[in-house]
Amino acid sequence: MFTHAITRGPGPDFAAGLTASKLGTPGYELMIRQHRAYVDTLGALGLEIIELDPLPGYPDAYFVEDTAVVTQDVAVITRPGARSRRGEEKLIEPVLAQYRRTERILAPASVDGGDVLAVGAHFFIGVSSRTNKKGADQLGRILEKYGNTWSPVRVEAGLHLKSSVNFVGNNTLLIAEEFAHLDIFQGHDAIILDRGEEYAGNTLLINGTLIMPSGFPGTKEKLKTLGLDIIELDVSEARKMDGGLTCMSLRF
Ligand code: CIR
Repeated sequence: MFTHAITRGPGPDFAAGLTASKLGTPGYELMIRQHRAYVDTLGALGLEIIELDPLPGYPDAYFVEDTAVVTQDVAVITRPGARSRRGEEKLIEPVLAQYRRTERILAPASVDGGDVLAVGAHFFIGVSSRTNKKGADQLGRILEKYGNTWSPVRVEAGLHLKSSVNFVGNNTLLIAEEFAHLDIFQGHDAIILDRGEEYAGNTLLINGTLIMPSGFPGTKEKLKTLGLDIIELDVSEARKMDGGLTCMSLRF
């Protein structure tokens, strides 16, 4: 069960963040409205929200998920893979230190939290353009110290592992076709995303409720078979910045 979520407001410079998407320039007012609805939804699901202020000079900082990996026992402060995002993690550390003991990913390793998918006490760690092999190894070793297991996964499509694969409860992964064949995921049931609905892979499970991005009817039908409550949120503006539902909070 999650009891807390850390979020950070998007700043007026958020459109200067990194993105490879070709979906156009996002609008600030709409972003703020969508972010508010997201934070309010987490609150309505019973989480205590720790809301942080925008960080001037760090336009991607509201994607707080990338700055830490939080388990029941430890908060591992990452070292983000993108140079422009280095520094965000230092400002999350004192916040998380109030709730968990902390450990740090150290150079030359790099890790983005968006590459880390927890399924119970097992952690799939994406090796991507942001998380390097040393980062996966370093994080994996820290997680092992606290009784967890882990396995590396090559991320050959999308920005992060969780751009394409997420846990939706009941031993089931919601997974993009490119990843579905990987042996590493064979112990789980899979809901495979339709072509054209890959973005809906970034769906967030909060204590038995699924929050999914709106506008993906095929995925919604498939998720309904799980029997969970489903909430749809419009995150069009975060999507334009290569982010989504999981990226905008740290849950623990
Ligand atoms: C970036 O490229 O770092 C941001 N514009 C998007 C980060 C999305 N984070 C995530 O998937 N965890």
